[in-house]
Amino acid sequence: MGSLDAVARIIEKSNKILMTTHVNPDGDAVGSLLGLGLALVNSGKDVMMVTAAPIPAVYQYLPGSELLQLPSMLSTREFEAGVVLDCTDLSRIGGDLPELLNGAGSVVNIDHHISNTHFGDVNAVDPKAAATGEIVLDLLLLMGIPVTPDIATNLYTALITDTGSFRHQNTTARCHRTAAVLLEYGADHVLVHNCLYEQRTLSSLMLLKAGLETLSLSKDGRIAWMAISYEDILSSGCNMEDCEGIIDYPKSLRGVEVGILFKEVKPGEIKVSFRSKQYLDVNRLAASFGGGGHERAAGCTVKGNLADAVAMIVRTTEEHLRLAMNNGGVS
Ligand SMILES: [Mn+2]
Repeated sequence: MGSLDAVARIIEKSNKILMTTHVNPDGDAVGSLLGLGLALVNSGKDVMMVTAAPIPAVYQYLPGSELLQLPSMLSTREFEAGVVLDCTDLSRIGGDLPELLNGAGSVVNIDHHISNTHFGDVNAVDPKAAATGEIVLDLLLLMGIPVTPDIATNLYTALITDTGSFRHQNTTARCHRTAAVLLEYGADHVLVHNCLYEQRTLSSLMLLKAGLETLSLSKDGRIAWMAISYEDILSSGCNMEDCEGIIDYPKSLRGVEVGILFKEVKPGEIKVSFRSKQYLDVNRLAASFGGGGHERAAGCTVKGNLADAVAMIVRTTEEHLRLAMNNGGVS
């Protein structure tokens, strides 16, 4: 893979390196940043790992997370190289990090999104990789940098979160091989599982309970949805992070093709998440409301009253499903 060789060359010749990832970072973003960051620290580089805002609390278990800095904490603003991970384009980085990167000698872009804009001086973009963490592991093996248990735990987290613990469609034989290699290097999979999936707060389960009270199903049983009001969110004491995973419940119902979660994040402002199982392109559905995403996972924001938004969006979803079925998309 030629582009990885080019990445390796830039990293090898640079000492002061700025590393970052996208805003609202997920497990792949933080795991890849820390996995590669720790490896470069271990090989004697002067590395600064920066995120535009503090990372979500759920990822604070990741080894090395205490090394993450905010842009305001940086002791220098001059870098020989910038490394951007899991990021489709520079505008996704946030804060003043794009300007900082512009001033860096060379920008390295390591990502797996098909929509990546190839904004780097060197671009290691592999849409076949299920997680950016997979590409990072390849890079470390290529550069001959030892993969310590801490690095392996970070990259294992990247892989687990972006494949939904090997359940999503993007899971490949390569993912399982990567996981096997990371376990051999000492990834602490019990810690990862425990910290990702068994640390729910009581308030987040109470919010789920309130949401489940609203679970509804379309007549044909193909659309299931839940609607969480602003009062539910306020009275549960939850923040937006606590809503993570709730969308999986309506989607998990037998016979359902589309799961929808409505969250009234502010009075009169409703965030809508769509998940489909097999054939409905929810990216197109969300786009009809000014949103977007992927074929099987997308979202949008609409204004107005919660009940009205539910009625309107369910009706439109039914139309999209009818069209998809007429086009022979039904399995
Ligand atoms: Mn990713």
